Amino acid sequence: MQASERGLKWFQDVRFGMFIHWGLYAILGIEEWVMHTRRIPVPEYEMLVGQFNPTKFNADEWVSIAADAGQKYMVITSRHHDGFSMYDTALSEYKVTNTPFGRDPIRELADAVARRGDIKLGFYSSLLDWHHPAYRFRQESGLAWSDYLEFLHGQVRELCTNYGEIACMWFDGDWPHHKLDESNMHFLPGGSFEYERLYGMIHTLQPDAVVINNRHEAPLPGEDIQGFEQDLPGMNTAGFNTTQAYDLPVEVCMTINDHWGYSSADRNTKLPRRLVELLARSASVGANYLLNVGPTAEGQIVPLHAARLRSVGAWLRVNGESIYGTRAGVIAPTAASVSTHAGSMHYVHVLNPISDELVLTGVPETVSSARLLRDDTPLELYRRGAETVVALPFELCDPLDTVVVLA
Ligand code: FHN
Repeated sequence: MQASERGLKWFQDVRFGMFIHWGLYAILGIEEWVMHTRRIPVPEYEMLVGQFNPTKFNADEWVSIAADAGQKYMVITSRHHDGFSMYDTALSEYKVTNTPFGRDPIRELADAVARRGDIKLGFYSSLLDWHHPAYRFRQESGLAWSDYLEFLHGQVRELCTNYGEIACMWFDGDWPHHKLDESNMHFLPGGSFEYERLYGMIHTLQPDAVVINNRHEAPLPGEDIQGFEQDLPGMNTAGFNTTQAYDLPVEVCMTINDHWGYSSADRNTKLPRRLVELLARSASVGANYLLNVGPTAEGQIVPLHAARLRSVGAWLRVNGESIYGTRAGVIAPTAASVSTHAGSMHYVHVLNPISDELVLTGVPETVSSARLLRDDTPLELYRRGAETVVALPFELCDPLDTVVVLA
């Protein structure tokens, strides 16, 4: 069972989403793995519950930042590896509505996207859980693996039932190579996650929603999207992606800096030019780009991150036709460019101009004209043997990405 054709088409057409890693870990401002990396015992980490009060959280503001960025879906952590639920789950008291904040931010985000109508909300769910007595503490708790599966599947049912139409369920934390480490915080699951039953429930309750499981392995039946993390498809600079691309639509997820969760010390924020390049390169191989922000414990998307997202949105307001609704380019990439296409319209993204000419191969014979997408400025185009040459004076280039339309 897979997502509907309509759902798969929508997902591939929208191309650009916002990933949101938000939880108790934002209070410490180090990273979302802080409970593990600092070996924080559960009772000590649980003390953060009484400190979580994001008074500056405004769901409409977050949604408008995504909209201004040109992001058409938002994927938020419903529960990350620390086991803390960021929505009003009936299956655990370890949840955001039991903090001084007392509200359900996911309910407020779901209502905010529904008010807009042009953005969808999706949910990240961690398969591993450093807090749950039936995942990490089965020996001490006497609980069984089936008790954890009941919790995990039950939460997914809640998310697929209580928050309207969703974009996706995004799973994370089942890395087959995982093994027991000295902290006993990670260990191979007690059994399978019963994916067939889990995915079947999602596809029944949310027929248009796509299932992504960030396993870095060959996709399983019922998974609709192959994910690459911190890498473009087929690459493995991050060291944990399978380099093989399978015959599923693809999504690339990346941080806007170097951390998924809020990190107060992280200054390595990607520049607008790099963000637009990664969006264009992802689209050029038919992949979505899911760009992550880690909001603060006060409930704010870091203003610098919001500003960088808005720069991408400004470029998309002029050049979005070359991203939204397109598919992988048929014109071969060059040192200067990549391409996307939609039907007989071909979009050459000139990311690193190296001369006043674009020398392209693989340009369909039907192409007879070239123009700048931003203002329809006509450009000279001629054939030179198997090559197609487009005259693009450097003075006409866009500092972020110059889009040349061939038709
Ligand atoms: O361990 C997680 C990490 O915290 C983050 O959620 C990323 C997002 O893709 N996934 C895992 C690392 O591969």
